Amino acid sequence: MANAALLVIDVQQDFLPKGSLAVPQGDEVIPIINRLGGKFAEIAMTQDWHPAGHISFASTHGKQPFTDTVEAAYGTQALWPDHTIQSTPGAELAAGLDLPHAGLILRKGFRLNIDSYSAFLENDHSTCTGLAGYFREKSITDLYLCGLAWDYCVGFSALDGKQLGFNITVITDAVRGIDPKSMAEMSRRWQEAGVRTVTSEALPGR
Ligand code: VGL
Ligand code: ZN
Repeated sequence: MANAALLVIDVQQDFLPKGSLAVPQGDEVIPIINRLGGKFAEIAMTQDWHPAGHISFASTHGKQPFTDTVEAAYGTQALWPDHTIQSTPGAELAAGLDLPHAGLILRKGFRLNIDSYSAFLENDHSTCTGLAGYFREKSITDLYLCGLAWDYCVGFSALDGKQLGFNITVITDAVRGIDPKSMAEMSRRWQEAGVRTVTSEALPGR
């Protein structure tokens, strides 16, 4: 698969079952992603990487996670339990992840007042992470996405990647989500945008 890369989104301790923002069955993606790694010469990973007191933390605003929201400069921001705080164990990549040849680990969401679900564009939809330029400079046109979470960081990365001109395929068995309703809504948006979905067994290679 020349011109292709595997993009592994936010497979971090805090998103695993014992983490502070646990994605149900989030750990199940790890062996699947490790196996996928062997099929790709190019791998990039992302790491959600928030400062303490981040705008997306309910605790910052004295509000409730999951249900309350705040109005950010860029629109409505969902609120979460404190998670993936910079340089804490919860922000580390999942212990079982084994992708030694990954060339890039990109951090996102490190600005105090802007969240970033997408690996390409922060939630203000204008601040770039630089990831599109990284892939373009390497003549990578086809991105295969996996990781956490279906309805947030994987979901918006797929939509933005497609919008930015990449061929986007989500490897669905290598993704888990937070909420079944928002997962269904995200799947609808993928379909509408022309984001492809496959299962890992359907991919060629080792
Ligand atoms: C994520 C919510 C907040 C994700 C990150 O990785 O999907 N979701 N921060
Ligand atoms: Zn986050």
